[in-house]
Amino acid sequence: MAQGMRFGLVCSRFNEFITSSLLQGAKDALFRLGVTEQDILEVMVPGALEIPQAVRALAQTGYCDAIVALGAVIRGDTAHFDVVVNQSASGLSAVESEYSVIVANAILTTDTIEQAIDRSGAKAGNKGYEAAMVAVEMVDLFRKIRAYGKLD
Ligand code: INI
Repeated sequence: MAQGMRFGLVCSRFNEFITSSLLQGAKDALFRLGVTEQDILEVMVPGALEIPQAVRALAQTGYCDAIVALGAVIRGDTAHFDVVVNQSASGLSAVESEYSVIVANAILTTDTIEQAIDRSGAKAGNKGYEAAMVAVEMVDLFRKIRAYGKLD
């Protein structure tokens, strides 16, 4: 289904024990759907606040059909939790609308480390995997919509 699609994966190192699982989950999903390693551009950034900057830079290249953002913001870790959460989410939306590129958001925002563990492959699935699946579905959908347009 996803052969020939190209993806950017932007992953933050902050809380790396969580984000590395999200990144692996995203890659597992893409490989499962037929994406090859050569069609995945992997970029690491320090923290969730830097994710939108790297997503923007990738979008500017025009290389990717979709970009998956992977990070973990845990309330217990930071007094500026709300700043990191809000700025990373609004930064992603801004890039998405400015460049018309699909951006799937797998930046976890949790109150506790346990919740983050659950969402990165334990009890509550792997949000990286899920976001990559969503990205593929949206690329496929947009291709179909564009194809309808050509029929008019
Ligand atoms: N970055 C995260 O990705 N997760 C966090 O939980 C976090 N906390 O706790 O502060 C965090 N902070 C760093 C931030 O993303 C930036 O890297 C930093 O502020 C420099 O711009």
